[in-house]
Amino acid sequence: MDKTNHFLRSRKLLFIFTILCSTGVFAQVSAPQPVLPIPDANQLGWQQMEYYSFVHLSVNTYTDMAWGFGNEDPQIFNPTELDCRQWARIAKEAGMKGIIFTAKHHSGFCLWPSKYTEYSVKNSPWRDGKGDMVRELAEACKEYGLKFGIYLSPWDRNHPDYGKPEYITYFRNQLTELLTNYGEIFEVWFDGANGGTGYYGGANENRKIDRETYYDWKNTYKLVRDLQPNIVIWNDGGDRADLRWVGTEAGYIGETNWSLLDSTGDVPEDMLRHGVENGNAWVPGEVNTSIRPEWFYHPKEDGRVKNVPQLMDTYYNSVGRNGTLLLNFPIMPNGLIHPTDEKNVLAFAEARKEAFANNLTKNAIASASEVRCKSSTFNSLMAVDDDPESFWATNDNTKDATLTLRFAKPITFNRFLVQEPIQLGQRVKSFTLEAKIQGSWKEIAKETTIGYKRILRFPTTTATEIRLNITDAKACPLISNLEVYLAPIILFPPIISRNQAGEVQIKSSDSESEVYYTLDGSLPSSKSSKYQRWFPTHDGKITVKAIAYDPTNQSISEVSEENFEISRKKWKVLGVADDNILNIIDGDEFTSWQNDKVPIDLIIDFGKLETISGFRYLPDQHWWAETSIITQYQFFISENNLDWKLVSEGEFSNIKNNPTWQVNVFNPLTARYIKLKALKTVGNNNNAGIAEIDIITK
Ligand code: FUL
Repeated sequence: MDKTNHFLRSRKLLFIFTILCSTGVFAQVSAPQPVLPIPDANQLGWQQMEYYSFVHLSVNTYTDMAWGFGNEDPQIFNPTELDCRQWARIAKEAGMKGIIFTAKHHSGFCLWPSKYTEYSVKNSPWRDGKGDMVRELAEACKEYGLKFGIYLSPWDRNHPDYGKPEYITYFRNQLTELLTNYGEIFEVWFDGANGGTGYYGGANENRKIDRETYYDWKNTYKLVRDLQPNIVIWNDGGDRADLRWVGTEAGYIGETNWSLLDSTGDVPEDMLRHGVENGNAWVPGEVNTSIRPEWFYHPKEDGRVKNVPQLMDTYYNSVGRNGTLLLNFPIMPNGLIHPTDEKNVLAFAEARKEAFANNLTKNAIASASEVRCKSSTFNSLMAVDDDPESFWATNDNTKDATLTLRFAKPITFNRFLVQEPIQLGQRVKSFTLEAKIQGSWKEIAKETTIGYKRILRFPTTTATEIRLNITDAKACPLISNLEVYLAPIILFPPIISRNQAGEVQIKSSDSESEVYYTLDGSLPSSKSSKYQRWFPTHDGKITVKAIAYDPTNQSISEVSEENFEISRKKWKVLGVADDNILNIIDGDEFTSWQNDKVPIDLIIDFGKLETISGFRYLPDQHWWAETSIITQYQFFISENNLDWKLVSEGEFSNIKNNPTWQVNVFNPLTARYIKLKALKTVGNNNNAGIAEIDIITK
């Protein structure tokens, strides 16, 4: 049949179907046709997992590096207290559905005794060289009812053949070992970092490969699927795999998020983030991020484990945006997850449980602007029943529709969860949410895509009705689930900062909580000054104390306190032309100034004489800036920028592991100028990085 005939015939069938539909002739109403592309069974099962974990451990855990070079001695690998059951227990208690393990990271070191290399646990002291960590974790996952996944780095900085065709055979041999000997594997992860410098069996050189062709992904994928028919493949390079990277490791995906890409062509960052509305391949997004700034364990990050508000944010920005969340635990050299990581991830689980404890749609009466063929199989109740398989459906030619929930008594809520039955394709292009507040409708959200799951956050609202308006769709809209919640406010002590101009800003972790503060040293309460926006202060020293307050249940957070030195309004950094220099006195710990002039003199002019009794230095807080942390310094003062007096010199002890504020005090002295001389840095090179410099006055 030619295309025109086919088109006319399907139009005719649709017309007949519509007539029969409207007259209710069909007793058995046909289900809507899928809108292609749709997920396959493996992708569907994977999407339903929603949240699972990554575990990073390798030889570079013992050298405190982000990546291993490939020349690390296997003898350094000795996680003496290793207990994969601890990882599995934590993942299970955290509500995760599986664990993906770095069986081989870029270093090439194998955490299972691969028979194709000597560079593995079999030459380490761990379990006297008889251990197999992949097996131990596979068994622990089984015991805890978790799925098990494998990260096998395509890039291997140890292997002598990396870059040559022989390496592909080696890589596939290892894949075969991993996908054959350890039971069912739900996901395999082929990292996109590929090629560069490495040990390469002693060659110590830079090897480049063509990411598109070198691994012959087509045949590598075939091998994977033959060995593990239920697997999903993640790949950030080469041929399109089953899942896509979202273009960032910061823990979010686009609000507009299509689970589609085109099967060929480049995928720029914007597409990774948002997918492609009319893409011809189902390639959903997985949000991979670490519970700490980095993927591997570094003691210096012990104070930087993501807390509950940050993890909740990540959850809403991943699972709540039609993605999955792959959250990483860096394993300590002793083989365990750090207690802070455990504490925070379990508190995060608790917070999710509380947020989604009571689904308010249970007592709602649902009605819809239309129901497919007026059939009870597809009526609006299907969106609020407990059956994830059933769904509310509209007629074939519909592009917009409304579903209303009516409540016997007004409900108070701040979260809205909505799902499409993606087995029939992702359809909704745009929607709004309205609430009937004291008799009139008010729009509370205007959004684009839904997909497998979308969760919206908005200010707490009390309403008698809620209306989902689907305003545009690729094909007739279908909704399988609607849930409405009142999530408690998460109260954390607010963050207080003071900028160079002396203005104070106080931030709460929850936009709905109220913030109260004091400036006289007294304990703040809900009767203290209410924070509205940043406020100016005098130029002297000030103490700010603040609390976050939840007016709904009148609970308060712990108190946060900051003692600010004299304002830096008139301060000048002398002799540096770079605009970023002001970052070192802007009061913002996350902005910094980097230079490549070590040993360097940094001179600050206060504008007038001050009596000072110490100074403080905060290194650049970016994870990549570790080598620029100043370790050795000299500190001078002067009244006239000519005669300098050395008042302190030495080393900032343990600064590499603990890159927080360094405080140095001395007997009070009068000065208008200070000079910090950076003599040496962690990286022993010319780069020094500074987030903040401050002084201590008498
Ligand atoms: C990145 C790697 O280079 C990191 O080390 C980590 O494994 C992360 C999951 O992927 O591309």
